[in-house]
Amino acid sequence: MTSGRNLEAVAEALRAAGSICLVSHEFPDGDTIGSALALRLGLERLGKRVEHFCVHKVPDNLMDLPGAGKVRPVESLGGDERFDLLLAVDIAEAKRAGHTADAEVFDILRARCGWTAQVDHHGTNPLFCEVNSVDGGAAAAGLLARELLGLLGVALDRDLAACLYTAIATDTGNFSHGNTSAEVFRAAAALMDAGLALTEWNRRLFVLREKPRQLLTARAMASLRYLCGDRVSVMTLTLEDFEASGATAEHADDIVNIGLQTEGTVMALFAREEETGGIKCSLRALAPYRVDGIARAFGGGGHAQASGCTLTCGLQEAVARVSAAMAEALETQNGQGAGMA
Ligand SMILES: [Mn+2]
Repeated sequence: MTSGRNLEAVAEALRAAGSICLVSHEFPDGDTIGSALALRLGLERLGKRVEHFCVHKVPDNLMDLPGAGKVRPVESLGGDERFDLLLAVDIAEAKRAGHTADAEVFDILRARCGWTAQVDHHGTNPLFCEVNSVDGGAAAAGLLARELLGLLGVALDRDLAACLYTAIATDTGNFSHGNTSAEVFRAAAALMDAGLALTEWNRRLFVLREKPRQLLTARAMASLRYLCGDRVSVMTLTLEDFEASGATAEHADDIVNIGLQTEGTVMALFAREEETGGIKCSLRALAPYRVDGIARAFGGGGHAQASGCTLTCGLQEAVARVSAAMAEALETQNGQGAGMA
């Protein structure tokens, strides 16, 4: 073992393996996919046979990464398909590999592999493999994947840089979150040296938005109004808005966050009509303000600063009821010492 992170042990396991089964976590993001694709490219270059599994489809905006089209569902496993080593990538606990109708994906794959290893950066990881390299201080699994490729003697090139950039940029929120350290920028610099097509991949990750999402957001923005001296914001969407935009519920998943983009606004409500007749309300707050109690009062739940509930009434009535609860909570929470955020 060369470090507390045990990366050399994983490198040794990879060197010894002729065939490797990579697995990404369910609801895959740029880190789990980008890291695994980089490892795939590097390991194939070393003459290994590599297959990459993920229980869910790779997001459309990652499909242009090299190897993204070769990611497989476990259902595609051949009857006699076996591997020397299973390598879990960016998987915080075994069950995050996902499950099929009747089994855990990790168990299905483990049964086909000689032994198991992992690279991950979640401090809560219970070390569920035989060889574990877990660094809770690493901003992205992509940083560990890059180091691992270095230990294996794989030189970076444009393709590897694209995959590793996707991983690192995803988990650092485009190099903006608190985990964006000098080490992250040093890794990014190495990717630039290797020929990273930065503007192209950045555009895919952080600029491009599907047309229905754009049109739906425009309608939500048109509905934006402020209450309580601008401390609460409200946006709404009707079923007609969804139809006119060609959008589905998933295209509305980031709209509520727009409600907190104004200085001085500390609570946001986004309410939308659902096909089932209910009104889905998404609530957000800036700490120390919280909205989980409000969501619970209407039969929902969630986290202190991000929660939701569904009301069975008209859209305007739902907005009136929830925003009134927000106005009241604002008073109470202020009274309890929650200062201006
Ligand atoms: Mn990650």
